[in-house]
Amino acid sequence: MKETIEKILSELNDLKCSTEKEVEEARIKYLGKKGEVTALFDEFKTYAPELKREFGQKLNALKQQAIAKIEELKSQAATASTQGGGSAEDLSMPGDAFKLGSRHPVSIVRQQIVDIFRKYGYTVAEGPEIEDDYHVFEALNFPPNHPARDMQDTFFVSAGHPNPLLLRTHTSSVQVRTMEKMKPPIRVICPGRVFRNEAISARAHCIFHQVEGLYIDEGVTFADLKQAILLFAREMFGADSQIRMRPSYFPFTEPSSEVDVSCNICKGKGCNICKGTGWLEIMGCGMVDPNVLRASGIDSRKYSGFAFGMGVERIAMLKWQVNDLRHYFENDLRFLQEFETATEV
Ligand code: 2NM
Repeated sequence: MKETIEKILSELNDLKCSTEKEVEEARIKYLGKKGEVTALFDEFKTYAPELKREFGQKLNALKQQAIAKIEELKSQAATASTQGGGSAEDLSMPGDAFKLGSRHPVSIVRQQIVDIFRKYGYTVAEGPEIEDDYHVFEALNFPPNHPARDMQDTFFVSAGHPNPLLLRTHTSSVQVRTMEKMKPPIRVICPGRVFRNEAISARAHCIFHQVEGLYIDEGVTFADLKQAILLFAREMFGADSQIRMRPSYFPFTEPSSEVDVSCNICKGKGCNICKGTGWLEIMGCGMVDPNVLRASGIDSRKYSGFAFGMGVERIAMLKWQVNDLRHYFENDLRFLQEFETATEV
């Protein structure tokens, strides 16, 4: 009986009829008085109680399936005949909705960061991805022999040229271009792709996204920087977030600092995301070096400013506990579909 049920199920599955007459023939073949399904019910009646238990449900399911299939074919054939026997499609049915894609997690987080700073009066600035040495290094106070200028760290588009083109390694070059064009007060936020010649791993990639900010005016101090970053951290990671600053070094800022935010997973108690420290590193920042201001034509005796920079992928990893940077670049739909409901923009 088991094999017969399976055989009929698979036949039903493949069953196609183009006319109402064919449907009726199929109905008689399976469900008529001498039909195959009816015959199984007759056989079933002769079974012992334990066999009846085994086959009762299966047999009923088969019958329901056969009835449903015949009904479906009947209505298809009826529609086809009223449409002059053409196709079996009902052209008056509503179409299938397109499945919309969703925003990429990097895009969601970049927009969130930019929106937070826009609220505080920053405007967005963009600039070229292919740059020259001056805007990426020289104007930013990198000494001529700084290791970042090395072929190992920077992608050169035209090496050996007297003024070689290269792929920007940070979006600070956009801020240099802004300082060249604008007079203080300056408040800009620069989102964009950056490129570094790194071996690809869970923690590093040769392309990633940065958002950098710059604020220049008279009397801007490190206290202003701390407050700006605290406000940002509380909007991004929750109103009860704390920040801490560790001294650091960047060629373009002095003093410089690395910023940590209190771990929003364990609330600072220590967990495997923050490696037991209670803190997560989110960005670098500092007071813009007077050499940088001067290089772009800003009077460093009159004006001071702060700048900061963060990796968008890193912020997104912390927000969603993604443990491997490579997920962001592989476009595996199973990963991307995790963010369908995360479009908080
Ligand atoms: C960082 C950290 C610290 C930065 C500096 C500048 C500029 F152009 F004003 F000099 N833009 N961005 C900066 C400072 C970026 O990223 C980790």
